[in-house]
Amino acid sequence: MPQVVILMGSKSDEEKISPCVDVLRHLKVSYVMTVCSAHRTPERTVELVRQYEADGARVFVCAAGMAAHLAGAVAARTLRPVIGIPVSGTALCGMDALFSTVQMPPGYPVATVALDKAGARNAAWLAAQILALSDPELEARLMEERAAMSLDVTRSGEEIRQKYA
Ligand code: RP5
Repeated sequence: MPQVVILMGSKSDEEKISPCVDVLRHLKVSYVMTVCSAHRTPERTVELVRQYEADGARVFVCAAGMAAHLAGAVAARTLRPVIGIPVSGTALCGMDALFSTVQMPPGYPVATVALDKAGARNAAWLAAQILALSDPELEARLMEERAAMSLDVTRSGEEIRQKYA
């Protein structure tokens, strides 16, 4: 039973969104990832939300480019948290997707992360943090990861300091 459902608007989004899966796997969070489009497959979008909610999904992650309505369309149909990843690759360089994803009307929030791969990674981290509210083991893993990142920065700092001494 996937805890996190990742939906992307097109197969063409795959390369930019797959880092979300890398992070979720690393954190041992169960997920499913598939394609559905708010515009091209509106009924499938509604059906997937209904189906995965019934299966116990806790968080939805939605990625789309251009007039990116997928996250909003999902948020309209669930009370579970929705995280939106705007996807670039258009003449507007993703500003279109960013504004479409972030500018939701009151009552229907989409927690919008950065564009493309950076956003995909943070969508996974944010989903994990939401799940960690009711999962102390996951919370402990997240704390370990933060400690490791902190150590990395300290080590890099020492390397750079020595290199330019
Ligand atoms: C959006 O339109 C998709 O999320 C994708 O980023 C963009 C272009 O889709 P394709 O024409 O490549 O399928 O719905």
